[in-house]
Amino acid sequence: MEDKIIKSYEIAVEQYAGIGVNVEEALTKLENTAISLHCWQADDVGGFEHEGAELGGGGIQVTGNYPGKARNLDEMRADLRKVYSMIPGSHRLNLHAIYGDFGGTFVDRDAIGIEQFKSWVDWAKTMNIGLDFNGSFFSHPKSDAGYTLASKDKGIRDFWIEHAKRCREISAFMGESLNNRCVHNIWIPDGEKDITVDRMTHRNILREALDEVLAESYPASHMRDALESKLFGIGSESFVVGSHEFYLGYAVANQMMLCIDIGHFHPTESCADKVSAVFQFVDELLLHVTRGVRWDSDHIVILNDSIRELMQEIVWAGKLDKVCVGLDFFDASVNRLGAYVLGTRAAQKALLLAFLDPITKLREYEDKGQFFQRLALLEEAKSKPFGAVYDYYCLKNEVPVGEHYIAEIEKYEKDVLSNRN
Ligand code: RNT
Ligand code: ZN
Repeated sequence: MEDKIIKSYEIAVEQYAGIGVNVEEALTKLENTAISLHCWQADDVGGFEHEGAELGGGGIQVTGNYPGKARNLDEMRADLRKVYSMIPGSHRLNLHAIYGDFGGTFVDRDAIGIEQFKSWVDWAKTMNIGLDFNGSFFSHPKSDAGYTLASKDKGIRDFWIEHAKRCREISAFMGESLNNRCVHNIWIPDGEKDITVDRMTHRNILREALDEVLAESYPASHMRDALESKLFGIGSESFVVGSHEFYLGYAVANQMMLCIDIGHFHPTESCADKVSAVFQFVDELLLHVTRGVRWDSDHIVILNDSIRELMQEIVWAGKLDKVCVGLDFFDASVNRLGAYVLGTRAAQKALLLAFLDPITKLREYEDKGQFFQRLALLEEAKSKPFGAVYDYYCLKNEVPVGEHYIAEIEKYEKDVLSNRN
């Protein structure tokens, strides 16, 4: 089998060379692009605050009850270890505040601290991965009324402000201890099901709350804050306080990172097109790569046009080193580890395709006004043997090649997951 993979790769290298593309360079770029895997696919966004915790509220939803979900830290870490072993390259882990090491005692969101995340840092060290972090503003009685940082109720608001401050401290601790900057992302579910007549007040409140949350500054090498906007959620169909305009404005005014979640825009809106626009005014982007099906459904990422075009735009804009690639999908209807491997590999393939584009030739055509030639070459690039290149990359990294990871997932399901009832 190895021989065939290498032979196919060599043919691919020649074919790409024919359109002016250096495959080795593309693979080096792929190797240098870490993807932040979201821990919450392993347990359906439940978290470990108490036994059997489940996602509740926040306008997001997980559907399905496929057996084998991770029920505690140890199971989650075992699952993630397995997942990383099936994805070529070295990557990161993105945690949520609800995934602390709470040791059987309830610690409320306004009381968490670095104590609950030390064991994650130790684990990350053994895995040699960087960590990213998120505050959890959902699945909590104090978010049930639909507002957190943008609440008119000072008690509620202060509770979440404290949570966010602590999350920043935890993020800085992670970044410092791992010597690897942690990206701290803020997404809040705040909004309304029906028409509100006081948008202005809520947005004023959110701006002021963020000012308070972000007052403390941390070394840039330890952490950086990102803001994630959204179009609507379940129960916030009519109004979302943290809209795209709101956070874009806030991020520009405060020199912050902007998070673009592919599922958080109108279905026909192109996230790819946003890249070169927002980079005029913000210096770094965080991505939540996901797949919306009819709505922000957080389906498993596949190699579709929206993801391909997004990666192309990032690479073509020369901004890859200013983009942190994170994933954000949660599907409980299939093997959850399979979902991770499939989704992460799809995101990598989109990156690889972007690296393999004959951009020099394409730009030459464009500059000369040769638009038929440009379209034809774009079209031809789609059917060049990039699969052979990705297979070779997997082989080189000693991870299952092609569909062979399916059997590994099946084996893990039989050996490990099926014992979780
Ligand atoms: C929700 C946002 C947010 C969450 C995670 C769990 O619509 O996409 O990023 O999915 O933080
Ligand atoms: Zn997201």
